This record gives sequence, structure tokens and C-alpha cells, in this order.
Amino acid sequence: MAADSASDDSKFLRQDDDFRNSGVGQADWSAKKMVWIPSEKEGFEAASIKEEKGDDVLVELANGRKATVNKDDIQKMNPPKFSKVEDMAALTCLNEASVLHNLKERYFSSLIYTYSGLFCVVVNPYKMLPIYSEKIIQIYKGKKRHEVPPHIYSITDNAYRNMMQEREDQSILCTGESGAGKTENTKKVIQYLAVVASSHKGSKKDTGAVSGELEKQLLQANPILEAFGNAKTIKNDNSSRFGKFIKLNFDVTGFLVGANIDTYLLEKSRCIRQAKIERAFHIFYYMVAGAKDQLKEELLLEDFGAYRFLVAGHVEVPGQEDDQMFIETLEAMEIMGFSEDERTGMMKVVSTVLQLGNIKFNKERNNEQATMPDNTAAQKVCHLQGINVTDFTRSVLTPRIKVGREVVQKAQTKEQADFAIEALAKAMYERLFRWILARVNKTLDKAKRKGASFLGILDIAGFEIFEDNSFEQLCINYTNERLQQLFNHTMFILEQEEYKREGIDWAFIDFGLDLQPCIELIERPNNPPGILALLDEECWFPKATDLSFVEKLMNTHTSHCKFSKPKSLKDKTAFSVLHYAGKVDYNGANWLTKNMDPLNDNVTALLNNSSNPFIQDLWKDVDRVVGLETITKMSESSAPSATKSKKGMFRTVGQLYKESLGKLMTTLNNTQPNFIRCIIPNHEKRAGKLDANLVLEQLRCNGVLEGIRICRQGFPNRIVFQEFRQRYEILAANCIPKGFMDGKQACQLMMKHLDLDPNLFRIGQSKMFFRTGVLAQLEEERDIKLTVVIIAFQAHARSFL
Ligand code: AD9
Ligand code: MG
Repeated sequence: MAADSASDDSKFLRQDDDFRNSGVGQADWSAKKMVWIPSEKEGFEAASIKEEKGDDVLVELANGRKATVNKDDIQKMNPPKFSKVEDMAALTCLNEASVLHNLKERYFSSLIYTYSGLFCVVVNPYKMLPIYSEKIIQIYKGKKRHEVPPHIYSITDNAYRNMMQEREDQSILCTGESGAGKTENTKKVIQYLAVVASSHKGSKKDTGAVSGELEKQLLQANPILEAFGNAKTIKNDNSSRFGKFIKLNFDVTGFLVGANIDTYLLEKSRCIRQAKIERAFHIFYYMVAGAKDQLKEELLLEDFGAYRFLVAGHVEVPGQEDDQMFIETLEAMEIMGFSEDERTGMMKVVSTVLQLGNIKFNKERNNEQATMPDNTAAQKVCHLQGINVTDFTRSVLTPRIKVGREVVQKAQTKEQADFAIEALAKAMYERLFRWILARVNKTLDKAKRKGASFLGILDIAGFEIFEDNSFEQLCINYTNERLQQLFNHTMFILEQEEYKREGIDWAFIDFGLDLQPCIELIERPNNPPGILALLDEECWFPKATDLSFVEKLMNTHTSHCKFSKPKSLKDKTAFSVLHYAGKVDYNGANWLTKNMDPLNDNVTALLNNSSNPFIQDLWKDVDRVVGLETITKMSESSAPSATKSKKGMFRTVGQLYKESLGKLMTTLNNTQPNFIRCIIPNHEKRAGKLDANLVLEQLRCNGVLEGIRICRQGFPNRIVFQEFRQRYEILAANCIPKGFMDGKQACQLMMKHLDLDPNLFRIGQSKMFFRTGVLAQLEEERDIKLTVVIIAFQAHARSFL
């Protein structure tokens, strides 16, 4: 490491050797036959084997308690030399218990990054560690992965260098559950590259400071997207409610020349409804708390308590001043080059969304028709949006819709009017978000120079299994199936290459194919149609309901290996999918509406003609809206006009998502991927606490354990000949003749002497390959041999006294 590493901060990156051997001592490990047994609270507990009787094993725990466990429940413990290893693929006993133990030991030493073969695992420390400073950036610059301790900077630097040297596009994929640290790590990647790849003349590149307009703008894009797309949730005070892929473009010399951001699945329903103690998107609070005087007047702002859509009024975020954040967000927009008109236009939309929630409808006593007794809120909405209030009210209460060939005015019920207003608020916000994204991209792409290559960073939710899983969970789990497939496939290719390079005889299986049946169950267009295609079909089918959709699913896929009916059939709209991370019970209620996402097209037509150019621009493609006709017909359980879809006027949410995921996957498939698995250590946002079962569950869902399962099929432990000979020659004493002998030849002789089952190892061109656990066995034998040698030496020494 560089000289700086001698500083105090380096202890947060790598442990001293003295510390590494703290846990179970070498002598204890071999003498006591240490193993891991399952523990309800800790995941696994260390124990020593006392006696083995058939399938039962009698063990003793650290507190002296004895227990009998089935031998299949026992997992081998690694020799102490593997304590706190930086790459878990090197563990000789590759099992769940050892992976958990290693992560835990490192976490408690503030070593939050650990490799697991192709993965980099990071456990959220929930405290500021001094590992992201400018000095640390300098330590990682230009260093290979094995030369420096595990870090997101190392992954980034290596990806960047690979991109330059191999001219291959790169990607860094961060996944994990909410609060696990995806966004924080994504920011660190960008921060690192903004320093090391800056083209700014006279930049302070060597001090680690960021200079240059593009770099500054790139760093400012995030606060803007976070203000509009993040919110406080139970799990995370700054939870991203959308996925994103940030593409950084570089020229041939490796300088940053532009960037582009894509987003996925904004949780737009959050602007109209929030769970207890959660918030809507940050910007609502920033604006209401921060807009003063003239702006407040212009935006027709009211107090927090006046807005029905802010369910719990002003929920605060600890350690964050909303009014200050408003100033910072506006400043970020200024740096991004947003004009004053644009900023005001955006704020008007945010204010409108809140105001829409205050429009109330009544039910007329004798008929079903909705009325609007007080139109104050509607007036404000129309003032902000530059549309006529009478037209707006009529469009909401008695819109014109097509019935057969005729266009008629149809009175809406209170429920229909409420639904239309909520849908409008959500759509308005989503369009604003998309507009912001396009605007940010316009600035970041301004160089208009086509980059020679790119490095993309994906920050997207990991696998989700909740109590109630809906359409959104299916979309995110489908994404994770595809990402896991990419991982498995990458691993297969790399392993295959290494085996080939080393001339090893082994037919490696493509584990990416394991995921294909589940992916097909979701995305297959026909023969038979998958879940998304059946849902689309049902959306256009006369008298279709959520129930008829689920029934169709059941009929079509009864015998599919990844599909099943939940055990309890109490809920008729339930069905289960067997994902790689586990079985998920989905609740099919509201899927038809969620997939159609209908909007009142009378109102959107008004917005499209707004007197405010900003609003007009936002609604310029209203023909893609699923209209009122659809809402009305859906609520009457009859079909919308099928011609609409045939003409391709609009696409369902499922279709659009499948398409954008397809594009993302094509992009990722053409990159060299780097996988970052973020882990949340506890659900209390506390530093220094690790809930073992929570971590194990994530390791299962995020594919780390799956990766290990794949590794175990091959020869995961590799040692170069020289190292193998040095460490284990003691076990094959005298079999190697004195004088020089080539490394491979020496190892061949040693292996012959050791008489190991040939299926347990392979001899490559430069290294030895072992199956999991073999090295532990050799370590044990080495220990015994060493002890004998030491005793003999001591006896010999004593005889001279
Ligand atoms: V969500 O799916 O967007 O809800 P993320 O993105 O996975 O989630 P985030 O990066 O926002 O989680 O991290 C949550 C919080 O954990 C942050 O606000 C920090 O307070 C904390 N955190 C995460 N990573 C680090 C870190 N490397 N160092 C310090 C961290 N704190
Ligand atoms: Mg996030």
C-alpha cells in the first residue's frame, strides 16, 4: 500500500495480522475438532465434536453445554488462518456458517467490504467511517484488486482500468434491500470517478478534490433526483423510491465526457398516500417548509396541515432541515442549468399535486352522480396549471366518452371522480419526474461527444418478499431473476475460461440456465403466455377481473415447475412463484388497474392545451394515455375497445417495464459486470449490531449463497504451485528429491505421495485446484505433523540441557 496507508485510517481497511488470528486459536481448532451448529439466535454457534454415533454427533458449546445434532446440520469450521479473509472464495470450508462468521468478524472490526468471488459484499456500518476521504482515494488509484483491501473504490478503479485497457464497457450493479446502502455506494463510485477521471485542466486530481463543470453537475444530479424520488420510510430516512442506471461516458484517454441516467419504477402512489410515520417525496416538505414570501404566494402554498395528501402533516427527518434542503435543491438545479421558469414550473406541478388532494366530491342523495360543492381547490389547481376551471370541473364530473361510435357525456360517481383525481396526481408527478430526468440528461450530455466507452452503475431494489406481494414486487423480483442470471452466466464464463487456461478437464454447467424457467414464466409472450402476457390479454378481455386473470394463470400454468397455488386458498386472487430466492405468494388484487394505469383523457387534453408552456410540454404526448373510456368500462366490467391496443396507441405498464428491463439487460450483457451486494445488518438503523438471521436471509436472496453453491460444484480453492509446496511440503517429506525441481512437477509428486482421491483436486498450468474442504483437511494434517516436529525438537533440545 502507499505510504498514506500507514495512517490511522488504514485500520478501517485492513486488520493487523495480530488481530486476524484472534478468534479460535490454531491449536484449539485442530485439537477440539471445531464445527458450526445451527443456533436460533446467532444463526450458527461454534462447538467442538466430542463423539460421533451414526447420524448423531455429540458436541460441546463454548459455555460447556452439550448437545446432540444431526451430522447433516453440522458445518465445518475453517482453520484460523482464514480468519477475516478478504475474499471468501478462498475459504476452504465454503458454507453458510463460515460466510456469516467471516462477515460478522470483519463487520465488528469495522471492515465493511469483503469479496466473495465475483461479488463484493458490503455491510451497512450505520456510522461514518474514515474510508472515503481524498487520501483513501489516492491509495486505491491504479491499484489491482489484490494489492489493496476490499473497497468499492477498488472495484471502481479496476472497472475503470479494464474499460481503458480492454476497451470493454463496464457495469457496477448495486442491489440489496431497503436501507442496505445501495445509494450510498453508488454515490461513492461517482465521487471516485469524478476525481480520478476528471478532464478539467489544472484539476486538483492529485489531491482528490472535484473540479470541472461536468463533474460538479454530475454530483449535483443526485440531490435533485433524491429530492423528487426519495422519501423517508420506516426502513430508511432517505429511501430511493425508484431504480436508476447511471451511465458515465469516457473518451479514449479516460476522461469523463458526459453522463446519462435511466430510471425504473417510480413509486408514484407515494404522493397521494403514505404509511404511518412515512413521508411523501422529500420535495413536498422542502417546498412547503422552504418557500418564502413571493414564491409561496405564486405557488399558492398552504400549511402542512391543510394538505390531505400529506397524510401525517409535517413528518420530520432527524438531522435534516427541510427549509435548508429547499435552498440546496434550488441551488443544485441552478448548477445544473435549470432556468428560473423551469424551476417555478416544476414547483407549480408539485404544489398542484398537493392541491389535487384537497378537491372533494359529494354523492348526490338520489343518484350516483358526484358533485363538487366547493371548487376552491379546483380553482387553485387550474390557476397553477393554466387551464379553465369550468372545463376542468366538467371533465372530471361529466366527461365525454365514446360509447360504441357515439361520444356522450357521462356523469361520474364519487368513486370514479376520486379515482380520476388520484390517478391524475400520480401521473402529473410521474411526468414531472420524467421531465426532470430528461432535463438533467440534457445538461449531462451537453458535451455531445460520443464517449469511447462507458461505465454504468445500477442502483436498484433487491429481491422482495413481503407479507403482501403485488404487481410491483413481481416487477422487482423479475428484475432480480434477470440480474442473477447475468451473474450466474458471468461466473460460468469466467470459471470456464480459467479452467481452459489452466488446461483443466472439467465440464462446467451454465447455471444461468437454472433461472430460465422462472424468467419464462413471467415474460414469455406466448405458447403458453407468461404472467405479464396473460395480464395484458386480460386487460383487453370483456368482463375480465383480477379473479379471472388469476384463474387463467392457474389454468395455463398448473404444471409449471415454478408456479403453484398457495396452500391456503382463502384468497382466490393469490398465486405463487418459485423464485431462485424462495417462494413468493402474490396477491393478484388490482393488477388489471395497475397494469392499465388509466387516466381521465378529458383532463389530459386540457393540460395539453395549457396556457403555461411548461405544463404543455409535460403533457405533449397525451395520446399515450389510457382514457376514461377504459376506466368506465373497466368499472362496469366490460372491455375497452380492443382496437386501441392494436393500433399501439398506448402500452401497458407491464409491457413498458419488460421493454425497459430488456434494454437494460442488453446493455449490461455487453459490459463486464461487477456485482455489489449491500447488506443491512439490523432493522433499527443501529451501528455495531448484526442480526445473524437477517443477514443470512439476505445472503440467500442476493445470490451470494447461490454463488457459493455454484463454486462448490467446481474447484473453488486455488493455490499457486510455489505456495502450495512451501506450506504443505511437510506432509510429503522426502518425496521431492534435493536440488531444483519445477513447481508443477514437485506438486505432482506431492499429490501422489498424499494419495488424495483424484476427484478432489486438479493440477493446472500454474496452480493447484481443490474442492471445498480439502485444504482444511491438509491444514489439519499439517498441524499434527508440526506438533510432532515441535515435540521432537523440544525433546531433542531438552536432552542437551
Ligand atoms: V433504498 O432501497 O433506496 O430504501 P439503500 O439505497 O440501499 O436503500 P442507502 O444507501 O440510502 O440505502 O443507505 C441507508 C442509510 O444507511 C444511509 O442514509 C446512511 O445513513 C447509512 N449508510 C449506508 N451505507 C453507508 C456507508 N457506507 N457508510 C455510512 C452508510 N453510512
Ligand atoms: Mg437507495
